[in-house]
Amino acid sequence: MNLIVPSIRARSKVFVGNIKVLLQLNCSIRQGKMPPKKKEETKTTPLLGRIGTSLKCGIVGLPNVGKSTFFNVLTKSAANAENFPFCTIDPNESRVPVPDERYDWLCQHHKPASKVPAFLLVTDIAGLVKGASEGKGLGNAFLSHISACDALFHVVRAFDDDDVIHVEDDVNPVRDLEIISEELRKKDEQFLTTRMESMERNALRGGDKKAKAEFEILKKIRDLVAEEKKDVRFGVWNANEIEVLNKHLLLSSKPVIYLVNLSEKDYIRKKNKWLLKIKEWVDARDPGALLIPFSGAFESKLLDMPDDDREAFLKEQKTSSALEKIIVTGFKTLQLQYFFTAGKDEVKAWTIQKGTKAPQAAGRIHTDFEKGFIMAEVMKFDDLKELGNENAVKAAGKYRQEGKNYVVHDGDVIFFKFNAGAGLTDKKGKK
Ligand SMILES: Nc1nc2c(ncn2[C@@H]2O[C@H](COP(=O)(O)OP(=O)(O)OP(=O)(O)O)[C@@H](O)[C@H]2O)c(=O)[nH]1
Ligand SMILES: [Mg+2]
Repeated sequence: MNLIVPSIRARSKVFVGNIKVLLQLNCSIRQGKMPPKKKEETKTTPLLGRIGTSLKCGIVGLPNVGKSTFFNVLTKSAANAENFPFCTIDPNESRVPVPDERYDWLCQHHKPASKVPAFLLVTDIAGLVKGASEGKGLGNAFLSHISACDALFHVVRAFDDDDVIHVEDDVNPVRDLEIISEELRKKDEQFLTTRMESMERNALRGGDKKAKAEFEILKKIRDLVAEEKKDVRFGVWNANEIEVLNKHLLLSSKPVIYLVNLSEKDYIRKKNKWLLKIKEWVDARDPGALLIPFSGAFESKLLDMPDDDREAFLKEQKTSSALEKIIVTGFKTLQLQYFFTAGKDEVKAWTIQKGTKAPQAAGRIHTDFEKGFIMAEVMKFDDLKELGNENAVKAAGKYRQEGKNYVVHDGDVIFFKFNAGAGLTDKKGKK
């Protein structure tokens, strides 16, 4: 699926059809030149927030914009695609398999007894309204729900339907984007102010040096959020500041992926009067963030069709589902990646954070693997696919033995050797 609208700085994907023409025109006008050719660019900004591998994406937006519809299609598609148990963690939380052709190839190749893909955790959050940061609507309840997420899918409504009430009366996704972003920023402003006041009353009076340093950092963050009216993620932060930020998990520090909910018709014809305006808003307010059009109604319809009918329908309409793109983008936004262990028993994708070294990656499988780490035997997936099997990779000299400083790459196929204490043992990656 390539119906994706990157902002000018991200510019990492292909545009299609009318959107392509419109948006390229837009880039050209503002830059005064032809848009550069597409290229893959990876964002290297350190992720503010929790460190870990069970990070999750929360779905935010105004009421009635299609958040739960989107959440339900994700959950249902996960349940339909493979019969994974425990996809629904609770009614508002799901784990959705991350689609990956490499994983599919490994499963095809080994025909393993057990197959475990990587998962994206997704949480459906109740709609926010204007004034939520001051207690309107569900008010403060939203804080903890959003705070517990590590990245956000911000859903906006660009479909017309008189039967679906809009809290702001009419459809205007740009206004809606502004409302939600403002509520998140205002909530941070409020939190920082309260926190600083409480520190002034308590810790600072006692002359605590550490508290004083934290207070200064909070002041800097508050100046950005309250005076410059900018989101936390747009600040430039040093290590000490990031430490403070990661203690408080502020709402506007979380990376956002913008999802535009179109009508089925607009999605299929790849045209909607709001898309360009939304893109301009994202470029101005959140440069580098991705904007992905989808249609809740269309995705629901697809899921209700038998497989054969679905394929025929998609072919006829010359379109495809947006879900894969959204899931993969969500996973990458969390700065997560995975390596594979693969054999007859099991093919499994192990989620790690970018930059993880071999012993810590081994530790994902079992703590003993990390403690007794000897080496990682690594095949690049592309070599394995090209040469056909492990022996051919070895014969070509491409089966590498890597030590403890090896930084694991996305998609590496790894066999760990570790010392189990009672002598040297080889062990395939198994739980
Ligand atoms: N026409 C049309 N209706 C949609 C689409 N997506 C969702 N809806 C309808 O919009 C209504 C609200 O959808 P929900 O998914 O429940 O909205 P929500 O954002 O979760 O709303 P809250 O939970 O109240 O914040 C439902 O009646 C959906 O059927 C769409 O793409 N097209
Ligand atoms: Mg809902």
